[in-house]
Amino acid sequence: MKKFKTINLLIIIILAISLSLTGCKSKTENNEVLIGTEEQETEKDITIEEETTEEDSNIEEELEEEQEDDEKVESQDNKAVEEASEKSEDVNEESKAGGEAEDKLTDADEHVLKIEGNVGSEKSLKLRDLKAMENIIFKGEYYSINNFGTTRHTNFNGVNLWGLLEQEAQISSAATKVTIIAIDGYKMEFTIEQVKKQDYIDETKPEVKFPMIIAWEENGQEYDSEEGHPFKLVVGQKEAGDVNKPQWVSNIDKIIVE
Ligand SMILES: Nc1nc2c(c(=O)[nH]1)N[C@H]1C(S)=C(S)[C@@H](COP(=O)(O)O)O[C@H]1N2
Ligand SMILES: [Mo]
Repeated sequence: MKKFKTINLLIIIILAISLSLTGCKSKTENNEVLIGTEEQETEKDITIEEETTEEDSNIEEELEEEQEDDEKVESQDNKAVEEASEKSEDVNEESKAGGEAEDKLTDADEHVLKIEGNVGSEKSLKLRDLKAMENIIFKGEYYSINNFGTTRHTNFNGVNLWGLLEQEAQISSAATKVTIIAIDGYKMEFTIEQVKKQDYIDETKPEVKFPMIIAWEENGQEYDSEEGHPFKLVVGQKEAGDVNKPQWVSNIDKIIVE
């Protein structure tokens, strides 16, 4: 009888142990499933972030295509990437907040366009100075082709660059080249002949001719001074097929004459 009781007890203990083990195991499995899901989500996040970083660091042409296609309907993939980059912009904006408050002290009219070098009169021109140069103001619809082959017509309002250099800065007759430098370091170099030329073309409209201009207004909207110097160099095409858009220098800081 005692032996039977012991066996019973043993069986009960074994049952109890195996029951609790089974319980543990299923709990562990549940945990593993949960952890698995979390890990998968984290992995997904990382994948999206990596894709975004790749997108971000892609060559400028892709960025410019995105910008140029921004009116187009976006695919869901693009939306995910955009959302992610919007988040990083938010972070940037937060960290820049202090600097931006200072930037606001330098309002629209405080950005200056400098003309330096081989000129009779070096200049620091404000937007309102350019707007006052009525006899050299030029408005026109320029045609552009970028490295991608994307074409576009854009309306500009600005001042004739050759007029500016001759009339305002009294450019030296010995000058041979003009370099346009943007605040981000982007620059374009032109010969005096290229700057003097007043008959750049729009390959789609044989009847119109264009000078090189420094524009402050694009498609009826002035550049936002808080986004940088509100001056852009714009030039037409030398001939049909000319990829002229890379020559358009945004946010000009200075013009150097040599
Ligand atoms: N300041 C500045 N201007 C610039 C560039 C640049 O990187 N910085 N890129 C150029 C190139 S390669 C092209 S195609 C056009 C793109 O103009 P968008 O940004 O208006 O499309 O700007 C040009 N002007
Ligand atoms: Mo470009």
